[in-house]
Amino acid sequence: MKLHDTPIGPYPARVRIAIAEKNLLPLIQFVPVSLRKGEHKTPEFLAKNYSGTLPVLELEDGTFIAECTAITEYLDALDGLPTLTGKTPREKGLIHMMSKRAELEVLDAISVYFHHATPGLGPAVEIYQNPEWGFKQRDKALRGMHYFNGILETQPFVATDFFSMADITLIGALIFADLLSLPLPPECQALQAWYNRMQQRPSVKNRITMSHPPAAPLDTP
Ligand SMILES: N[C@@H](CCC(=O)N[C@@H](CS)C(=O)NCC(=O)O)C(=O)O
Repeated sequence: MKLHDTPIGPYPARVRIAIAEKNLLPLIQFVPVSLRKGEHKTPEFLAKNYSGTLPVLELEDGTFIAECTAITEYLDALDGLPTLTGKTPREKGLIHMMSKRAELEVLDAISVYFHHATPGLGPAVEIYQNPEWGFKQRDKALRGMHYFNGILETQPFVATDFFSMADITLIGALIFADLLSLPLPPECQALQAWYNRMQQRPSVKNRITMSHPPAAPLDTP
């Protein structure tokens, strides 16, 4: 399989973490795509993913799967042993809900802030910016962090009592916050403690250097 991505991006990080957690690295060939050069907006790339975003998984039969959640669900099902997306109906429901919530309330909000209220990927790629909308989304992300802080005050992981796709999504969000030097609110101590713990996982620690061959130069986000 090929993973079209960029090593440092927060959304690609989600799939890279899933690949490492599932020990699937030997099956993956990484294909670097430069966001700053706008390679994700070319007709050739849009034919792979209509949304013009990374990552995209290309299967051996030529099928393209985009969207981190969809890619993670595919990878998790490959060995018939779902560990990241839940086994029971209850686990599946909770993990999907909390992952979606981490996307809606934190990760995607930070992404809008990045594209609208900062220089983003540069003038060649950011053809429309609305800073007011961007700052509103930053504030939404900060509110979302408080929400997840409350969750993590009472349980060790985001959705259930084990590490799951919902944790990966929130990790992606905090990686994005780090890249933009957007600090976690100081009162979000449970969230910070959880993130410190997550950063110790080899899948999170090694996500940038896991490419074969090592991907360079690094391309933000
Ligand atoms: N909903 C998508 C979002 C993917 C996404 O926004 N990826 C970033 C890479 S970190 C991207 O391609 N940004 C480029 C852009 O939006 O122009 C997913 O879950 O895969």
